[in-house]
Amino acid sequence: MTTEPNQSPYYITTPIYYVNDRPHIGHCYTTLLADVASRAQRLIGRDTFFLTGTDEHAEKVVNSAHEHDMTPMEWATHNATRFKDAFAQMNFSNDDFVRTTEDRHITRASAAIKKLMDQGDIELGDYEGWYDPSQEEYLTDTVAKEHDFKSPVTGKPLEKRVEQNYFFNLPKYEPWLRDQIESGAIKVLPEQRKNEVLGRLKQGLNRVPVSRRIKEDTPDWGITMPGDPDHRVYVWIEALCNYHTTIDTDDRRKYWTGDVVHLMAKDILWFHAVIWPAMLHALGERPPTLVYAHAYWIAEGQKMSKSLGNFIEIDTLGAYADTFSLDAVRWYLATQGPLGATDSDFAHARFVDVYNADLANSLGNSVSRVGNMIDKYFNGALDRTCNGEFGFEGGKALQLALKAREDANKPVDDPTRTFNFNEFTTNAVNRAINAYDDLDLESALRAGLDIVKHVDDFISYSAPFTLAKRVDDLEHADKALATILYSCAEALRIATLLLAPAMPSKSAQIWRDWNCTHLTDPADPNAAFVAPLRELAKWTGDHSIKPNQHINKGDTLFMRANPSDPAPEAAAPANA
Ligand code: ME8
Repeated sequence: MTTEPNQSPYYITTPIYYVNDRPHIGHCYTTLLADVASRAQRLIGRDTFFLTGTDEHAEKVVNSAHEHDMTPMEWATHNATRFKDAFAQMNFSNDDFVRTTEDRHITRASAAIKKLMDQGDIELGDYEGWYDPSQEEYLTDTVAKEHDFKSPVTGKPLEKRVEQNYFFNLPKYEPWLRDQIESGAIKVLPEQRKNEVLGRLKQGLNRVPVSRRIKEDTPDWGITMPGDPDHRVYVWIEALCNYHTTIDTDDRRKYWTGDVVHLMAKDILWFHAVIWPAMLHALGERPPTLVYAHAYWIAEGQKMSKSLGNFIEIDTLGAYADTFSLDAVRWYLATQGPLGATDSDFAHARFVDVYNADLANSLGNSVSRVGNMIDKYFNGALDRTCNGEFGFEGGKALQLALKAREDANKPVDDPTRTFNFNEFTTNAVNRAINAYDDLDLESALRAGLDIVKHVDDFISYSAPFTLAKRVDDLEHADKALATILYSCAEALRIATLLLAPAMPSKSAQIWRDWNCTHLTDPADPNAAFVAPLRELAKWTGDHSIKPNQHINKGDTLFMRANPSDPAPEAAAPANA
């Protein structure tokens, strides 16, 4: 399938994270997925905007600030900085980082709430309900009862709260929501989550409280309800507005016209798939095009929790990056994480298995073998290209390679196999582009690794090291060898393009070693690409390996890991 890739703008968001605590693997994971998706869309050639940030007006921020002897603003700034630092450490390429305490957010979020009030979508009313203070949300009676009046997420007791509140008239939008989600106008993925949302919509909707009344004993923290100084906007309602408020500027508004993708874990899907689209619709804005809710990371088989103290912290990820490289950590998280509907385990043994299988023994080994052979047999530069089907004037490369094997008494089982690298790599590129549309990052990245495996398979089959021994006595053996090695190198070049969204630094390292012209600044792995993916990935195209292009052996990309070595450990974080 070679449909032209979608060229509309691409806008992807992560949840904005609470600043009551420091970042952990869960926050890094969602943001990594958004990073990989953004890097991929930029590579495909789309005008892309990637937003992340922090959600600061929650009551729990006030409480934990108090425990740390800081004002809410000081504590929020302290933790927002930790998130920013963590995301820089992970080499995330976000285009902006929004904090909900910034004026640009407060002004625009207030304007949105005011508009909803003016047009009667938000009204004052009485409310009595079960409030989950740890999650800052009201639960329905049914859900509260089902969980024995404890938080379904943290297990802490729910509070019965009676308040006069402002409410958003969500029930009014039920038929519209159902139609949007059923028809796929708002795509909710994975499919299982979509069915859950539709199931819950069928049970009927309640009005959504959008404010809390300030009490004498509560610190004043939050955005004032327009026209009512006694109320603060309920944190969730203003937080959701960030997706729109941050790009509500002349140069960014275009990002709301193409694909608008909200990414999060399953815990907060309802807010993103139901409440937020209804608010947008009420405001006369388009809803998001894709709402994707992944599952959870757990640690060594156990749910991560504060009481167990088993969160995989950013510092632990940092320790893994020091030992195995940052790109290896990014690869493990992106390909082994809970992207679908089931939770994933961060277990050291599994990390080492995946690292060795995918990176040390596959990508790293393949790049090093091909580089070494080109160095050894051709002084680091090939004098020819290959059309991807192994023909050259005067003979057939693969047939000569098989003859050399036969002569060396190492014949292959099936001498009729054909390899068409041009076709194989083109298919892999198309598969990756299609997979990125549905945020199927694992399949997209696998498409890159499949090329590497195909090269490995081809090397075992064509045995260039056997052919190399015959360059003096077998006619055209030198040409056949160059053709074979060219094909391996060119295929690996294309593979690294597909792997680059997850492993930008390692890919850039290979391109530097091999003198490939993919980036506007070869020294900077985060530089822009010189052309869109389809052009870069063309077999013997403008950006392909050229005759006499120097292929340096380069340093080892991924040292093989010893499974019996202990897991890397981080020092305990300061100022917990
Ligand atoms: O909910 N596995 O913020 P939050 C995978 N401020 N992802 C995880 C995870 C885990 N174990 N734990 C957390 C909020 N996450 C609100 C959002 S948006 C307008 C407001 C990730 O700090 C995942 O993305 O509790 C989850 O949805 C998010 O962190 C919750 O972050």
